[in-house]
Amino acid sequence: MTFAPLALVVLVAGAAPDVPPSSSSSPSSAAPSSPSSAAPSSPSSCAALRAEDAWIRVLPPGTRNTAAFARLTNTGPVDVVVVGAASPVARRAELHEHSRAGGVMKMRAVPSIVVPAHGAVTLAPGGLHVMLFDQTAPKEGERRSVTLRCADGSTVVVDAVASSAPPPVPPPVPTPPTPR
Ligand SMILES: [Cu+2]
Repeated sequence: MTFAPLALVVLVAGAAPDVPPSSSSSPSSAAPSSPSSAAPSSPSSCAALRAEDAWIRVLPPGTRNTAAFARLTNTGPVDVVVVGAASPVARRAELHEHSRAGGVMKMRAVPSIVVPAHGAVTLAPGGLHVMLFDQTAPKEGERRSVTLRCADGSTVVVDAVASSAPPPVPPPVPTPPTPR
């Protein structure tokens, strides 16, 4: 008996995850962005995110920082983890949350915001928000983009309106008439 076959098996198993780069037998190029096949193997893709009622708070010129808010809905079957943000409105953006500590509202950066599968998270004053540093003071009614970056590196661009007040809360969706 010899140990060679065992060693060979271990070697092959260890090399198995690596795709040989020179194997060009298949002409089908692996397209990473095929819109028809939403890959469930890619967790935390921004593709499943929908943003509604996005707005950027208008603060007077001279105010260095402001914030953006939105309601984020995850239409997919896996949690979406938002890990960063950016906007032309600001030199720098961070994910923040407000919390009350000893009767004082404080805010701090959070590493991520998790939008649960088939769930939603609302970014709103007093809670989670996208902090915008060194803002360019957009005017009331102007639309600016806010880009969210997800854990897999994908991004989604959110169209936000500059406003000094939150958008009015839409009335609850009426229950559709029962078909007879
Ligand atoms: Cu903040």
